[in-house]
Amino acid sequence: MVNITIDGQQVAVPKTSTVLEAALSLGIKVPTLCYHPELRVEGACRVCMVEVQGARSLVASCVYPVNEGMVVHTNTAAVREARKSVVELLLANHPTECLSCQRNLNCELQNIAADVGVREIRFDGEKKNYPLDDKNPSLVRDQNKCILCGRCIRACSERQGVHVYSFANRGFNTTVVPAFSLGLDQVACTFCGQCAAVCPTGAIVEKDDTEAVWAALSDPKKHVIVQTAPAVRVALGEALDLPNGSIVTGKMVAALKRLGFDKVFDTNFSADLTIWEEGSELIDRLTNGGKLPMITSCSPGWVNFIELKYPDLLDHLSTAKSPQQMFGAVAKTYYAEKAGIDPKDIVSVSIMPCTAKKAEAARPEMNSSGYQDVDYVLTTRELGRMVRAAGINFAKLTETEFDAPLGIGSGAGVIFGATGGVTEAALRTVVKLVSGKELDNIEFEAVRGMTGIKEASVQLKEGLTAKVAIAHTLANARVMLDKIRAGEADYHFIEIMACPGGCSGGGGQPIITSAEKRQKRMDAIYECDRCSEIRKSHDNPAIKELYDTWLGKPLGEKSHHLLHTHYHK
Ligand code: HC1
Repeated sequence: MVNITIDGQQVAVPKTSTVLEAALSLGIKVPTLCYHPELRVEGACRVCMVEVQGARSLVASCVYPVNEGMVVHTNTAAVREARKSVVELLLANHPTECLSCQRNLNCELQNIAADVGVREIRFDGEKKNYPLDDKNPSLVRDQNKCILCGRCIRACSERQGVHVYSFANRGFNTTVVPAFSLGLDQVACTFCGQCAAVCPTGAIVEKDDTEAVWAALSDPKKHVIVQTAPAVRVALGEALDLPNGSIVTGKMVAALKRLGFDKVFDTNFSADLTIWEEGSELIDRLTNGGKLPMITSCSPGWVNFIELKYPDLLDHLSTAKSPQQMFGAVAKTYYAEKAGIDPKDIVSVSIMPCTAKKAEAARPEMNSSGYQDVDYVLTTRELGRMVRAAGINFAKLTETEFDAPLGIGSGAGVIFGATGGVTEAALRTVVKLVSGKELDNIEFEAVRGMTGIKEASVQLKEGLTAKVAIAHTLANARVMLDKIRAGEADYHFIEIMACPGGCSGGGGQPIITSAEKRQKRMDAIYECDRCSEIRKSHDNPAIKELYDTWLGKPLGEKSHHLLHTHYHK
C-alpha cells in the first residue's frame, strides 16, 4: 500500500492505483470523459487534471500513478481553470444542439460543462460536417458529436474483440471511424451497441424507432401488441428515476397499457418455448450424434459475430430462433388465430435491452408468419423516453399483470437475461426430459456470476453427464471459438451472450458506468426468478397448451417452420 494525501485527507491505496482511483476511494469527484472504469485508461481528454505537489505541470489523474507521500490537490484555481478550458475547447467545435440530441440531460459532456461552470462558449471554432452513419437498422453514428475519447474503440476491441473502430487522420481532422470510413452496415459490426453504451455523448446512439411505434399506436385499424424482454424489467426503472436494480415488471406493464398497447405480453413466454425447442435439439444431438458442442443462438450480437468471424463453426449453433423471434412468429399465427385477428392488422413491437435485436428483427428470413414477424424493436432507453413523453408518473403506477396467454412466463424464462441463465433454464428442463425426474435443487450456482468463462458438469441421468460452458462478451466468445477450432472444447453445450453480464448489460439499456450497477440488475433478475410461481419452462401451462392444441411437438414440422432458422456465411 502507498500513503498519499488528497485535499488534506490521508489515504492508503494499493501501489498500482492511479491518482483518480485514490481520489474516488475518498469520495472526491474528479470529472472524467475518456476514462471508463471497465476499460483501459487512455489519458486523452485531460479533463481529470489535478495538481501534484512537485510535478512540473498539472497531471491527468486517470493515468498518473500514486507514489508514497504524494500530496494532491483536486480543487485549486489552476485546476478549475484548466478543466474549464479543456471543456470549452471541446465545446468550441461541438454542435450546440443539446436540446434536440438523443442524449440531452444524459450526456457526460453536458454534465461536465455544467459542473465546471461553462456559461459561454468563448471560442467559436470551426465545426465539423460529417454525414450521419445511419444505414443499418441498429445504430446511428454522428461523428460531429464525437469528442475523440476513444471509449468506443476500447469497448469494441477490449470488451468485444471485434475491432470495428479506430482513430484516423491527424489534428482537427482526427476522427473515429470503421475501416476506410465505411458505414457500420459495410463492416464487420455485430450491432451489439456496446459502443453506444460507453459513448459519453450522442455520437453513437440506437436508431430511434419510437415515432413509428407512436404512429402504430394511434392507428385505430391496428392491433398493437408488445413483448418485453427479461432484462428490461430490472433496468427500465433507471431510465425513469428509480434506483438501479429496481424490479419494475408490474409498473412496466401498466405503463405500456397507458401508452395504448392492446396487449402486453412477455418474452419470458417464448424463452420457455425456446427451452423446449433448444433443449430437445440438444437431446437429439446428444443421442443421434449431432454436432457438439451445441451453442445457444438467442443473442443476436453473438449470432452476427459467429457469422462474420467464424463461419466455419456455424453448424455448432442451435437452429432455434431467439425468444424475440419465436414470439413474433407465434404472435402472428397462433395468437392471431386464437384472437380472431387478421395478422396483417397486427403490429408486433418488442422492448429489448439490445440494439442488435433491431437488426435481428429486420433479417429477411424472419417472416415465417408470412409477414415481418416482429415489426419494431425498441430499446429499454427508447421505452423510457416514450413513458416520459406520455407524461406518465412511472413511480406512482399501480402494478398490472401481463396479458394471457403470451404473457405467461416462468422464472427460467426471466433468468435468460443474466449470463448463465439460458444454461440454467435449459438444465432445469433437460434433466426432466432425459431422466423423467424433477430436480430437487433448481438453482445452479456454478453457472451464475460475472466470471467471463464458466464451466460446469451436470448429471442429466445415471451414466450421462453434460459438460457445459458459458461465455459473455464477444472477446470471451472468441476464446471459446478458438478452443473449438483447436479441438479443445469437450463441452456438450455452450451458452454465449454478446454483452457483459448477458442481456442485463445490453447495449440498449440505460447507460451505467460500473460493474456494480450491472450486478444489481443481475441480482434483481434472480430475485424475479425466486418470486416466480412457475420456475421451470416445462411447467408453463401456456406453452403446454400451445404444443397440445397447435404446435404438436418440439422439433415437429410446425416448429421447424416457425421456430427454427438458418444462418448466413
Ligand atoms: Fe435477451 Fe433473450 S435473453 S436475447 O439478452 O434470449 O435482448 O433480456 O430478450 O430474444 O428471452 C435480449 C434479454 C432477450 C431473446 C430472451
